[in-house]
Amino acid sequence: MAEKIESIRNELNDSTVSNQEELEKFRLRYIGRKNVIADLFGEMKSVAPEERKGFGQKVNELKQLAQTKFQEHITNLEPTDDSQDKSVDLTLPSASDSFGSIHPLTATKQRFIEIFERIGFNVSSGPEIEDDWHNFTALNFPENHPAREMQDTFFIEKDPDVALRTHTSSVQVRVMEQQEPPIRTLSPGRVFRNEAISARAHCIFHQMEGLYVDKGVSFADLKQTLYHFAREMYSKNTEVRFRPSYFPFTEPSAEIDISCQICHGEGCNICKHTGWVEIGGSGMVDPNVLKNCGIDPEVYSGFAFGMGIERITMLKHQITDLRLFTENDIRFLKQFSTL
Ligand code: 2NL
Repeated sequence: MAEKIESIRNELNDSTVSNQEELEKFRLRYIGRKNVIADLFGEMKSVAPEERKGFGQKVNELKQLAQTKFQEHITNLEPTDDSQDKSVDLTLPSASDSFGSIHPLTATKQRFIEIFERIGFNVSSGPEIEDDWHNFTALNFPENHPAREMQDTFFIEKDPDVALRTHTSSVQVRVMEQQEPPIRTLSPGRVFRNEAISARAHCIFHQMEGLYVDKGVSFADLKQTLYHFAREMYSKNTEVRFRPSYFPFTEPSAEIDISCQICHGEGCNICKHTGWVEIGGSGMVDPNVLKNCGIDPEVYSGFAFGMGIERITMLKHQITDLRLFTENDIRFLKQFSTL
């Protein structure tokens, strides 16, 4: 009997448990309802009466040892808790994630829309693949105009009536065909010209056109609207000047210049020492264009303008190479992050 106690004590002392299954086996053998230690109590009656007390004590010690070992095994099996691990400082801020940013051309477009929405303009869009009518004919382009040539415009070889739009005026033609004046609309979008890529030109660029048609719209409205725009988009003291020009779709026509944002009129490299930089073209909508779009030029008049979103952005941020907009170099893009 003494050997049996000794043997169970050794078993307990040598026991190891490496998973839940082994823990359960341990429990069943030494602690459960019909365990090997309880069996020893059952054998009490076969022990000589004078040894019973000592025997009982030994078995009780064994029972105690089984409990202690069981708790030890449970503790050893528990997963390690990170909060107890002093090598991890939970009060440190997390590794920061990097955020993307609005593309500078998108930011300019959004600011443009913001400025014009406040004076009653909406935003219109139309197809990038156009027909001859909406891109040229309705806009009063003569039959032999150079823009209608293959080297300037992307045409589909098999069908000269299909071209990539060269300006978003085509969108405004669609608006005038579908809506009654008053019309106050902005048409932002991609336009396409058959040009070699350089620091100053790209075959794809972005345009913002504006159109206002109503009774009694005058050149004074054109001037004041663009003056307001220039002071909102650039600085509060920006000056604006209009130079006579020519476009097939406007009469009269004018180039829009703003005072140089770098030298403020003193003369520098950006403005080629003139103090002025060109931001786009404008004019009163030609009566032929209104007629082509179903609007009576005897009743209504309008002004329109067109600007390159790339150019407006370059002047705003002193960007000197157009290619930066399409290279997706984050060293460039993240400089416009507002986060
Ligand atoms: C430029 C010049 C211009 C317009 C665009 C326009 C549109 C209609 C009728 C008349 Cl539907 N005109 N747009 C007018 C004058 C100039 O753009 O330099 N763009 C980058």
